[in-house]
Amino acid sequence: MRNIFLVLILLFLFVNSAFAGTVFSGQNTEVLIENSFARESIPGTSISSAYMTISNLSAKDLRLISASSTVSDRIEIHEHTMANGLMRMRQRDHVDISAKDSMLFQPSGFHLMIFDLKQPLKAKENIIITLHFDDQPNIDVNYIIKGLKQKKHHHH
Ligand SMILES: [Cu+2]
Repeated sequence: MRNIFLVLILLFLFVNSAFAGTVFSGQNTEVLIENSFARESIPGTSISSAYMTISNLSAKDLRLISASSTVSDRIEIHEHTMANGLMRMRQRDHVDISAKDSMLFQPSGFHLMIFDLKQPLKAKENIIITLHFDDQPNIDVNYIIKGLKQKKHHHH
C-alpha cells in the first residue's frame, strides 16, 4: 500500500513537471528537442528568435544545418559572440552537437533568427519550425511564443 502511494506521488511529480517545466517539443529516436520557445515579435518589426535544447542521443555527431517554417521563408542559425566587449551576432552554416551531448540555444548564445515574419508572433501562440540535419530525418518542433517583458531585444 505504501509503495502504491509512493508511485502515485512520483507519477504526480512527473506529470506535473512534464507540463510545467520541460515542454516536450519534438523527437525522433536519436534526437530530442526540449524547452523550445520563440519571442513575441517587437511591434513594428518582422523578426523574432527561437531557442531550445537539442540533445543528441545517438553515438555519432549530429549537425543542424538549417531550419524552416511556414511563418517565414528566412530562418538562420545565429550565434552571439563577445568581441571587444560588444555582443555580436553572426550567422552560422551549421551547429554540431557531439554524440551523447546537448546544445543549449539561448538568448546569449546560439539561436534561430527568424526574418520576414508573415505575421506578428503573439505571446502564448505556437509555431512549428522544422529542423534539418545532415544525417538525420527532419524534426518538426513546436515553439511556444513568450512575451517580450524581461529580456532586452536584439536588433540587426
Ligand atoms: Cu540573431
